[in-house]
Amino acid sequence: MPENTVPATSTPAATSTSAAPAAEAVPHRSLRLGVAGPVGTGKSSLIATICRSLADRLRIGVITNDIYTDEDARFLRSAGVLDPDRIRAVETGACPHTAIRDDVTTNLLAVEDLEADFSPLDLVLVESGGDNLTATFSPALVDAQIFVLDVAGGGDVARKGGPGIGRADLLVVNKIDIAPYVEVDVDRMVADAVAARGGAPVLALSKNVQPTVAALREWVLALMERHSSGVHTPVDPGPMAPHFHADGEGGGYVHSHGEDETHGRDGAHRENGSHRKDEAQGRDEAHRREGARGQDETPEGPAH
Ligand SMILES: Nc1nc2c(ncn2[C@@H]2O[C@H](COP(=O)(O)OP(=O)(O)OP(=O)(O)O)[C@@H](O)[C@H]2O)c(=O)[nH]1
Ligand SMILES: [Mg+2]
Repeated sequence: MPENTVPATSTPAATSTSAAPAAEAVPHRSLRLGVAGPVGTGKSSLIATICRSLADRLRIGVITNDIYTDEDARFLRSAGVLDPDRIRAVETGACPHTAIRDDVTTNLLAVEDLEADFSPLDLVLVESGGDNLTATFSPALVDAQIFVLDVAGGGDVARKGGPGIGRADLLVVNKIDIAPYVEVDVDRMVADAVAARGGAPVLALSKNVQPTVAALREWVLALMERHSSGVHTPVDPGPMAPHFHADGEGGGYVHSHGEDETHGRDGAHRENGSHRKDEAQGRDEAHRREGARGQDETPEGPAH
């Protein structure tokens, strides 16, 4: 993965026409930071918070991913935290895992276009479509990733595990300001999260609690520093957990992603060579027999 060789806090490049054409031809490589997590945990709000708190230090761009809309991009533009042109939407048209994990082409092109149009950018934030607990970014798309839980999802969510909770670069326990109203013990939830992550960083956050916003800002700046000095190594949290796909007949199957298979934009899996669908087929049949439906299934089809 190319390294960002320009200090995160460097001043913008001169716009003089005397600048060397060869240097201008290659857009500056930003730090690419993914933000994933279940639906509604505050991913867009966290991105708005980063933009707001680091606008004085970093040149930032944002890519959002929604299944059918550009809702998140419109929310961020209306928040007024960034030049609206620096916020672009990718409509995944299918399971949101696809565009951030299996076939990252559309997102990669969106990031590179943004970098080319606003060069130099220091940081590009990529928001995943809302998910259950399974989605992780491919390290081919992002250099680091934040996984966002919130207290409203329940104090025990961190104990449920998954690749994002276990191995994202940072786990955020969000909306701590409302913890008393949903009867969650934040200290306990954070301790559970730290245990689930083997001591890796966990940040209790609320956009309304300034010291926690300052801590998020410091974490991003420290990451930028590690990235620009070449000591940050992108880590793959690992493949997503098995998840459920509905079919048009009211059934479906539980499915695991192998190394060699992807989802198509229509939600269908494209599988090459040996794969794990056969293994899943047994569970599929069990699902059909029991009439079981995934907890995240919608009438239109699977919503991960
Ligand atoms: N009280 C409180 N509410 C928050 C906080 N962060 C986000 N919210 C609210 O949570 C709701 C969802 O926030 P979003 O940022 O849209 O969540 P999201 O994860 O981007 O949602 P999807 O993209 O739909 O998955 C909104 O009503 C936010 O105002 C927080 O720190 N405290
Ligand atoms: Mg969002």
